[in-house]
Amino acid sequence: MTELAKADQETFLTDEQIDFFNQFGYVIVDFGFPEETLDELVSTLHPYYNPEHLSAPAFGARIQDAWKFVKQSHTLATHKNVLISLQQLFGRQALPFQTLNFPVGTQQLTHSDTIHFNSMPSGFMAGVWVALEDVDENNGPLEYFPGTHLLSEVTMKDARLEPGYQNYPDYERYIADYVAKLGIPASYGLMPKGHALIWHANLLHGGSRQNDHKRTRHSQVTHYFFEGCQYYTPMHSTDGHIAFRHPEWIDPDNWVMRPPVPVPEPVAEPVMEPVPEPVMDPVPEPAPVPVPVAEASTAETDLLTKVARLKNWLGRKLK
Ligand SMILES: O=C(O)CCC(=O)C(=O)O
Repeated sequence: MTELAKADQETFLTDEQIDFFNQFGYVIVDFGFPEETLDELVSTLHPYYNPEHLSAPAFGARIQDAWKFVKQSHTLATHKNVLISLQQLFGRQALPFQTLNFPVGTQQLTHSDTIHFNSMPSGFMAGVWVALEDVDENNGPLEYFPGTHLLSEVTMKDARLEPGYQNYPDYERYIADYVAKLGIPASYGLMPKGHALIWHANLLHGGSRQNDHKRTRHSQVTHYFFEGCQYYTPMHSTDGHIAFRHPEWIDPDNWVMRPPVPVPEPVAEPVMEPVPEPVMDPVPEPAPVPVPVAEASTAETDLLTKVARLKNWLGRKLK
């Protein structure tokens, strides 16, 4: 029997955890990931990170789709207990389709994933964020606003913006204002190594300030859709045109190593440069190029990754 078929028949989360998720839009879970899997993932990926992140922690250091070339990333994304839990929460088979790995706190501004990924019927999307090391208030924990998954989804039209990632900073400003008006206090994902936080697509969340710039905050987030839906990119969609997605699903039962796109020169060990002042937003322009692109092929995605790296590099040189 395949991992997906098994997930259909078993349970992992307790009723209390399911109720908590339904009420607050997230739940923190210990899926029992082996410690060596977490450590091997961190050490295998480390040479692929752009070393610039060591001196500018808020800079967009991240690796998309490490699952294609690092087995441990695939293991976390497709772990049986994760798939079972998502099936329990959403009542449909979970379909992993993307991983993102970060070496440090992202300080990402508040957003909900429904601006990047959505489904028809709506809301069949979730993120599972895994702490690959202990996360506390000083190395940039996740920040989220419990219960906001129950509010209406905010679209670009709601924010009176044209679709397109060039308007993403305006979307972030709109959401910051929206959150301030809601008056819901933020919660923080203070989590021990190995624990995971499942968030509902519509939960408002981001990365909080990284108080200690000498610290790493290794993490992996996997994005999941659910079976029996159509999938699209709201950021590129209008009422008259839906930017459908045809994701490459991450097959839990089959992993074939695929070489990564060209990467910066490997670096030996993290040598975290102290940053004199906390910098919340040190690279205003150009912003890191957002990942989701409707209908993008693997070749296009690879090209975009390279373009993003080039833009980021240029941004730093021009600073
Ligand atoms: O890892 C973080 O700091 C934030 C991640 C996040 O907001 C996201 O992946 O959507």
